[in-house]
Amino acid sequence: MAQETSHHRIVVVGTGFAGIGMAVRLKQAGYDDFVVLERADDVGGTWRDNTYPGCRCDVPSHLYSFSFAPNPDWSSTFSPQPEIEDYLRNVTDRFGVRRHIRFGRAVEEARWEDGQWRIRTSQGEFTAELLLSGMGPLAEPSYPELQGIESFEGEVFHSAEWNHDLDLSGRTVAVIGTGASAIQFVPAIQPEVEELRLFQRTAPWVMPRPDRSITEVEKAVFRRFPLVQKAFRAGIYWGRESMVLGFAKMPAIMKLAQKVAGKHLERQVRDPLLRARLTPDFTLGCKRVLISDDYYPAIVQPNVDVITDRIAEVTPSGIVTEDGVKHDVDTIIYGTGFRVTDLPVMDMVHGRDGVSLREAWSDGMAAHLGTAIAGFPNFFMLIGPNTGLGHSSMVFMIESQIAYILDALKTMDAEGLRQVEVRPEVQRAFVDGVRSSMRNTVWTRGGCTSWYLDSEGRNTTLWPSFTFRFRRLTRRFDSAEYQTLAM
Ligand code: N01
Repeated sequence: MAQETSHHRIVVVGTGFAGIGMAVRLKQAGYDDFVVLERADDVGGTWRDNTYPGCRCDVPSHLYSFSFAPNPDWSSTFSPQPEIEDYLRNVTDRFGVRRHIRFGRAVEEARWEDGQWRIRTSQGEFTAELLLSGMGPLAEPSYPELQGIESFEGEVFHSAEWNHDLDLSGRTVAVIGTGASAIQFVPAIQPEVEELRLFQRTAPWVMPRPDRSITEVEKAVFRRFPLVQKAFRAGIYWGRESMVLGFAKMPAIMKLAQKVAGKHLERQVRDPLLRARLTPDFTLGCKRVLISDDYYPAIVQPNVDVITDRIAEVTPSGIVTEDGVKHDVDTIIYGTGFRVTDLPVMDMVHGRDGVSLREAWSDGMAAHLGTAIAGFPNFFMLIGPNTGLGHSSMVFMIESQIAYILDALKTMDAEGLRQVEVRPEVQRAFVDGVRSSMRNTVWTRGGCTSWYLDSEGRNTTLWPSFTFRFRRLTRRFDSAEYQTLAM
């Protein structure tokens, strides 16, 4: 098949919340010469890929949706994955961006060459003046480095690549990991499997999940009076926002939250020995706080064994722990998360002088406003370094970044600029500020390791402050902060 090469003013990569939101806003702002590259055959990003049983959002849906596309029809406080995937499909069609999407194009490399981006994909090449990355951090499953991992002869898959063809009934299943994904799928598969061996390396804090169905009356009110829905959304927003104070700055609030989680554990797990093994040894908030009402009730069932000894190796027939015990299983499910601080995009994108993001980030992931990177002209990254949240909706952060990028485009047009590249000193000042606010927070001092931290222990993933502060900072693109080239 002949390889296509096409030129567009803007290339966006990815069709999760970031890529779809960017595409809609570009269109609304009158930019039509853009394409969105997507490796899969439909939109949705992590919400398309993660189809494990029990998958749902742990942020209330009325907040976890675009401000420009409120959805009065969410079925419950924390919507299940299929509804969120549908929502993204619906937004794609409703706002007419599907025709801009080129499916089945996995970006393999993007290089800044001769004043433009040259993007090589699995199906053809694209060139563009601007490259906007919507490749989120929850896109590439992470497998642990375990001795013998390849030798296992049974069925094996990752929670982000669920094998729906495999009937789990009657199987002896090992689950590795007890993060946000595992605590959702374990209760869903526990009644089905013969035996479940849950390998827990670190006991997580689990809070009650205040979920409920949204009634038809409420939906009708939201449909009829959008302002009520707006107010409802704002209420949830401010409630969540105040949590950042607790997480980051106020140990007293943390202690209170820990008490609530401790009571939750006590109520749901009667056996004191098991309870001791399920009691976390770090400050709540240091890792992402989990919410569930059915996780503990599932793991106290007689067909579940919680194993806290470290894994020594994987063998053809199962898992051996460091105490020498062999756990024979016929299925292993990895609930071991994503490559968050080792993003594939780091080796993909090469800026000025062929420097890759990985080389540029030898001292840790860093970007001005989590969005623009020195040495990478006309490149903007959605959900870039230090824009993640442990407490609230990523969609809010994404929309702030989108507004910033749109303002950059408008400024380029207004000032006749063909190239913008953030000044290194501007980026450094911003990143220094972020890193210093990370000191003395629960994320760095809470006594845990987490995917928030990179291999050097730096928190390069989370935004350490209020999200409204981020919104304020990203409100206006200031070309004085950038090295520019005129048309
Ligand atoms: O992954 P994780 P996840 N031996 O990285 C364990 C989002 N999300 O897929 O804690 C044994 O949190 C590891 O142990 P430890 C959300 O942002 C959102 O669950 O490092 N265990 C941990 O228990 C979330 O934070 C929703 O000691 C090993 C687990 O694997 C992010 O996705 C729902 C191991 C990994 O947990 C990732 O969550 C689901 C080893 N060698 C997910 N290596 C929403 O509802 C790792 N582990 C929005």
